[in-house]
Amino acid sequence: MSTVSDSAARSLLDHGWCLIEDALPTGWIVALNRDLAPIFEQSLFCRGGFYGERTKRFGRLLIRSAMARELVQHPHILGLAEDVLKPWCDTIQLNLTQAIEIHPGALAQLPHRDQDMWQGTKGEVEYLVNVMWPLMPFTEENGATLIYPDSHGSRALDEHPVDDPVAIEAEVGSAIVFLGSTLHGAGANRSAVPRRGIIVSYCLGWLKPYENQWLAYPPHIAKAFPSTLAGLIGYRQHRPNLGNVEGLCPSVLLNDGLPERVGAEDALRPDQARLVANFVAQQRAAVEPS
Ligand SMILES: O=C(O)CCC(=O)C(=O)O
Ligand SMILES: [Fe+2]
Repeated sequence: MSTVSDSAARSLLDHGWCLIEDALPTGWIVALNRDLAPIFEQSLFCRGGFYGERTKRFGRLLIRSAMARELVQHPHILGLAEDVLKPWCDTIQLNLTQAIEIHPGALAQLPHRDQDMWQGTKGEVEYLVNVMWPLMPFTEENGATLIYPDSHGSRALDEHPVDDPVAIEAEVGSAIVFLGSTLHGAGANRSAVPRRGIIVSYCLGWLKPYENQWLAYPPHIAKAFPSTLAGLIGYRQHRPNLGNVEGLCPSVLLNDGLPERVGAEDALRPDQARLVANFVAQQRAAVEPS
């Protein structure tokens, strides 16, 4: 792991968030923003108080711009997400890609923890790592993401109010990273221009992702993705055997397709494979003549 992600990981785990400056070149993000401009233009305002009536959002960024692949597979960020999430899963997965444009006059978003989309135990497990990529400088005035430092982990169980939020002012090329257990929300936009950013989030590989990745990128589209990216969006089994198709890895759908005659095949973690092998061997030994 690089020094950057080392110190970032510490800060992320200690305070629930971190800012990685110069994670990508400014010009690269400017070009991505240019790619997405017509889609922002076409998109309708959201409905509902959480998404925000003065906010536009669209997903499926991997088919909106070829550049999104790099964003989603940013090595430092992926390493960081794996460091945080791997204690609770075999492999991580892409949870969401979403472009967000908050227009002037937008109210602040309800402070929330993204982990609350899942009804599992809270306070012990980290479910999610969130990355906000500003497509333009984020300022307190234009609605920079508001983060409540130190509100993460077991503090998600506290009933008492946490400290005041901090508006994370950030330059283009920076990545604002925070945990699924960290209280946060979009700020109000009191400026004269829309605030644009992209959320890319990663979650435990055995969860139902927020954006349905298999429908966002069905096999005929995912076929064109490199296998690591296809794996990240769910075209791989989470051992043991989770997410299979006919007992096989779903990646078969991207290659030769399902064979005419199928036989299911175990995909177990090494500890489980050993357990199963021992159990099978013991029974064989019992029935076979010595
Ligand atoms: O746009 C932002 O700054 C944060 C958005 C957010 O947290 C969400 O929509 O869940
Ligand atoms: Fe959020």
